[in-house]
Amino acid sequence: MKKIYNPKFETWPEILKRPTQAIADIEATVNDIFSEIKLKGDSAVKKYTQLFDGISLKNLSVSEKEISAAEKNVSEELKEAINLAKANIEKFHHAQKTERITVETTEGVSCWQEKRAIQKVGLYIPGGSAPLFSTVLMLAIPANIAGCKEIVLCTPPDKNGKINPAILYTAKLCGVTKIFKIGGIQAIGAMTFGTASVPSVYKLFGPGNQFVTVAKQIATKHGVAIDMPAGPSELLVFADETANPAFVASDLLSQAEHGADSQVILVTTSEKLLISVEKEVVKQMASLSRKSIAEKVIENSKLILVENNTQAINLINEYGPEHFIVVSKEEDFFVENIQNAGSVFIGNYTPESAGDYASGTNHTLPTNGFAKQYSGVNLDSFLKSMTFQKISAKGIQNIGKSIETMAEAEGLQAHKNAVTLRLESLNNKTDE
Ligand code: HSO
Ligand code: ZN
Repeated sequence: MKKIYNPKFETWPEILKRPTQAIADIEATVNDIFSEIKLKGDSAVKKYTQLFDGISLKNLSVSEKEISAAEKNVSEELKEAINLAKANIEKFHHAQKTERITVETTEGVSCWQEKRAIQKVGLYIPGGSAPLFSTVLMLAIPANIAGCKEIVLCTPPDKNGKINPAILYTAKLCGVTKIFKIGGIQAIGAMTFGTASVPSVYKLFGPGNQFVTVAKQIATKHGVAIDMPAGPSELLVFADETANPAFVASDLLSQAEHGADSQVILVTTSEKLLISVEKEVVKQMASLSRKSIAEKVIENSKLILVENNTQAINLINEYGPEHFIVVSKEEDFFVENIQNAGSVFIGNYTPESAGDYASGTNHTLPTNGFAKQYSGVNLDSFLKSMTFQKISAKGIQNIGKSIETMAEAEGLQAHKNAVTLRLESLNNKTDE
């Protein structure tokens, strides 16, 4: 771990820099695969599934039989855990529903705003060494609460053409309407253009590797919205001497085990804590099953000692972490002043893992500094706001003159006429 003591302000950008990813060559690959999927549909998707996942599939879609078989392969204990998580995530996302807002802006001019579900959404769930069925909960639950009609899920098959049973079980439980054994670029391409078996969607959600990330970005050029630009997972912990060093180390490692490109940072005002956390990390890492991944992350991680809380919060806001854990005797100061973070975890007993799985908040969050301008996934991510208005005769008489004047000033005669005709017709009526 790199120890950095009292860094000068000028050095912050360098210290907080995230490694840049070379995406130029991936872009070309995505464009090629997309064109082929657009042209040849399922057969192109199958070709790339064979190439990248090493399996030749007859059917891309998961059958009911496979889903019920998966249900039997998930232990009762795991089902119970998933149910608890589901209940909490449902409660928290349900509470995010908003009422219609109606305002009579001027007498006779009634305006209202209400939300409608995005009708067709696509969820991408990565496969690989850690099958993240928890991400199914985080995406499918709000999609369902929002009222999305078509909820398509794509996840890569293993070498035997199978999908992790917990992913299938959770997808079924949370109301996913169609599940496909498709991963990577070809999954994003299939949901963008649609094929004979895969429906096209209006918005894509979910994490993924560099290929998926670039593919999602390119999908936006083809008219599909995405949840957010994604990047490797991040955790920044601020801890003072009131923090338990073993807990802090466990949190840093929990995020470090995600992937070799994950980033973890400790900011502290206590040198004593910094040293103890470093020792704890080494100790705990030794027995981790994903030690080799965590090791790489920890090697590049930073332990930053700052002079005071103000310096700490400025540095944290500059970085804009995906996850921010704060354990401080002055936690209120941090909670009030944090401006840029995807999700905030407060106190010794609030590990990031809680938000990853079961507390109720969403774990699909902005990375790579995008917490400065993006929200994490929430109920609104699956909705769009629509406005409505109804104007009475009295109403158009009240605001008509202003519209005419403004339209005239913009040189838009037809806009003006649309009002003038109505006002004249009303004037004629009163003259009669
Ligand atoms: N920490 C991840 C989410 C996750 N963790 C899923 C465990 N499973 C998001 O950055
Ligand atoms: Zn995690």
